[in-house]
Amino acid sequence: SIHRTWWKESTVYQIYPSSFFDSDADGLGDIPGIISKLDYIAALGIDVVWLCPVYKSPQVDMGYDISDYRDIHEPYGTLKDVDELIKGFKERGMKLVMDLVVNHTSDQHEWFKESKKGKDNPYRDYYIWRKGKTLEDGTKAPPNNWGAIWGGSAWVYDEPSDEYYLHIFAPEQPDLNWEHPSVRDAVYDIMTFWLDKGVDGFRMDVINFISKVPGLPDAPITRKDQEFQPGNKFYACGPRLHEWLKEIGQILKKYNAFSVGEMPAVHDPKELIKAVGQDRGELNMIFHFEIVDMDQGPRGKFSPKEWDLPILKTIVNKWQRFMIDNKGWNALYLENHDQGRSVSRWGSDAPEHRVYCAKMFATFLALQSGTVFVYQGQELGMINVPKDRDISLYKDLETLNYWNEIKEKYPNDKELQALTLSEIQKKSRDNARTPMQWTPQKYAGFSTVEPWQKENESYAEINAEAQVGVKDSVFEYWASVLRVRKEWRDVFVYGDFRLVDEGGKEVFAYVREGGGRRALVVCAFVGREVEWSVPEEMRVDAKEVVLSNYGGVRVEGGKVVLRPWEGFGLKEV
Ligand code: TEU
Repeated sequence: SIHRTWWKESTVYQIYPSSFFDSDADGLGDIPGIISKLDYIAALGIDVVWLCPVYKSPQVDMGYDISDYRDIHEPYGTLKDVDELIKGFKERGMKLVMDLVVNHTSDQHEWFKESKKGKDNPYRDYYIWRKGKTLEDGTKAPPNNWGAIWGGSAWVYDEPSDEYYLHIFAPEQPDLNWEHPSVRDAVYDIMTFWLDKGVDGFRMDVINFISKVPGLPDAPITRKDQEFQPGNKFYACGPRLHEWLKEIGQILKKYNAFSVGEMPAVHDPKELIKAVGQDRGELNMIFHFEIVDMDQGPRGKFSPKEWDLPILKTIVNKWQRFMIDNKGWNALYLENHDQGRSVSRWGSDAPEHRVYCAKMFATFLALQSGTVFVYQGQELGMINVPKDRDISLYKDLETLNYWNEIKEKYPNDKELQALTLSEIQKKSRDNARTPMQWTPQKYAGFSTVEPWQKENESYAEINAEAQVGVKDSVFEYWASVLRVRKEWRDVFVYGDFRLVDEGGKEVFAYVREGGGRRALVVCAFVGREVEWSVPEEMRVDAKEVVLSNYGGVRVEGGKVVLRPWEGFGLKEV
């Protein structure tokens, strides 16, 4: 029997607060800015909003370094503003989900300041401190060979105590020691604090990193070009992860709260389903990274890797089938605040293609089985920054660390440098962090002063004002896809999924089937016309076009002629 529930039927909209809307002319988005745009979000047909971190933070990593979990970063607003925001959502029948970043804190958090004071401090064990190694020649080395995700060792030496602390991300983001019961209690208290305030759930940042293999063993050498090695084998999906997710699950259950866990570095569905299986009592769903890692080469995010459509088909089919067959649930996404824009990265942002392409991706993504996530601007078909944007305009620390490392290590390799810059333009997190494009006015209508991050030059054409309520716009198309998904929930939310034409390099097609009805979704991943044979089983008489980015489908007999980046859905009536 099918397990029906509200969070499966929901569509989630992700807001990046610094870049959404600036209400007080300081160049930075803020919570009152979000409040002023609630009707816009409602018009898209959104049920749940995931708000990226707005907590007090030194902003070394755009708020993913929290110094106080119960207060708000001043330029974003106040706790009162959050109350207003919650009220605004409730009035419109929407829910608010906060970002919970509890694998690590900021080094400016009180806990860490105390912890750093010395071995006898009651907060010492809130973090992961270890003695260093002494090498044969007498030199000191960190406790193990793990590299931090953004370069360098994962350990920082603390002279006074002669110990090192662990940080999987930036040095200013020390990892919490979840083995310590007080840490878990403190985290659970924070969750309860926000849930009591009326927040409806959490997106949990790198939640599969919280349990580390005891002993923190050296990682195998997989990156010969680096001094430090990826330690994910020992910190991703560690031994006590599910014990702790069950504790988290208890709290979530009490409030009937929404939960999505971010789970990078592991692509094994058998491992990840443990967190989301229907009877596990852990999370509702997780973000896997297999699609966004698909074009990532051996030297990390900004090294290239060729991909083709059969690769994407294999990944999508694997997760669709696995979750359906094993009573899990998928979180569907192509974009978020850490990724390039899908149209530019995997499609085409050429002027003649980008609108079709954005709509095709909406069709492709949102009619699969799972809860749909739309990242701000995706509903407008926003694109990456221009190819000639100077590297000095990039702000993201992941991007800049990588670029600086390349320049330092390979100062004379101009070819590698050029390649890196072009990969940065494709995948840098900054692509997602340029201001929301509201109007064709200066600064994209995001602010009346110069934004903290330069706006994307495309705003004159791509903006909300030009699209909301406008027939055939990307925005209205997205709204119709989300509507159809709900109207036909037996098929599109709860139905089965079957990939069609596994090997084809140009067309991605699948069948959804539920409640005695079927639908066929066909998407061309190519910028020219292609002919495609409709599978025998779908050649029924009465078909209805439910969605089509060209406003009509050219099917004749068993054949369809697809135009560049065409996407459509047909259902049996
Ligand atoms: O990202 C987790 C993560 O693994 C990142 O390395 C991500 O894969 C990378 O940024 C992709 O470019 C989460 C947050 O989403 C990210 O914004 C934070 O910076 C990070 O955790 C640390 O909290």
